[in-house]
Amino acid sequence: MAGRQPRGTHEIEALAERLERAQRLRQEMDPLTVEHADLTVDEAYAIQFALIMRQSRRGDPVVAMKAGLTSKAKQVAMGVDEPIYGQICESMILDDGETLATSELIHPRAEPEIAFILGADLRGPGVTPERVLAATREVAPAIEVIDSRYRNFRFTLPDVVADNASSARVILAARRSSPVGLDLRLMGMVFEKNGEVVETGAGAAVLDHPANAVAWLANKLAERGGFLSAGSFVMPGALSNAHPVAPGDEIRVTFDRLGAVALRCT
Ligand code: OOG
Ligand code: MG
Repeated sequence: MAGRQPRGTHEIEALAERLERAQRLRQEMDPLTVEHADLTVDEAYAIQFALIMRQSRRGDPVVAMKAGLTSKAKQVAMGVDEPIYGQICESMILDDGETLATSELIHPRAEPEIAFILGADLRGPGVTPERVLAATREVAPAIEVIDSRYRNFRFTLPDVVADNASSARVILAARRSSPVGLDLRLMGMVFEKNGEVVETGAGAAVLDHPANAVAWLANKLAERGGFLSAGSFVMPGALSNAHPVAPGDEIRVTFDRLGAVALRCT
């Protein structure tokens, strides 16, 4: 970038700490770009990695990776027109049947995803959707609960990257299915909130096929020397827009053939 040196470790750490603090205090903050209009996407990923490093040093390791903004619906809703990725730590995982304590979050929203559980490593560059499917042991209905640390859930691309792609909670259905013989592109989805259908969709909403999002993620991670590891799972991105959740709400996401996953909120 012309005109200035990339931000140094000290500043990257300070910005990560701000995000961490907003999360801990459940207090929304101004997007980083309000003060740092020239923040680059590269610097934003450095902030994300610093944030996650702080968490893992405290005993909360990364257990999964996610892609986000991989559907047109999400890109239009959030005003960001390219995919991003984020990291899922152990503390973010809810078991099937566990309730979501909304008081732990700022302004949570739930969104429907198809989780990929990997049986083999995926190491970019050059990962294709075919290789993704060959490496996928199982798929499962999933709900991601996102919770931007930014005021009114509004941000630019570098802001949301630094904020770990708004990651907050993830729930996978206990029931898993082999992807063999399934056409995930045509996989129908019904998203209900309190018994009312609020979104419908198909797997093709996610980059034309959710395996494309997993391939994109594997190839993108390779830029920083990362990869997707066997035994972990991947969230490829929401098929539809996310919906706010509050105490008393019940979210249910049902996929053709895969079954359903539900989340009760307190
Ligand atoms: C960013 C996270 C997007 C998805 O599945 O598209 C995401 C956001 O919407 O705040 O997780
Ligand atoms: Mg998501």
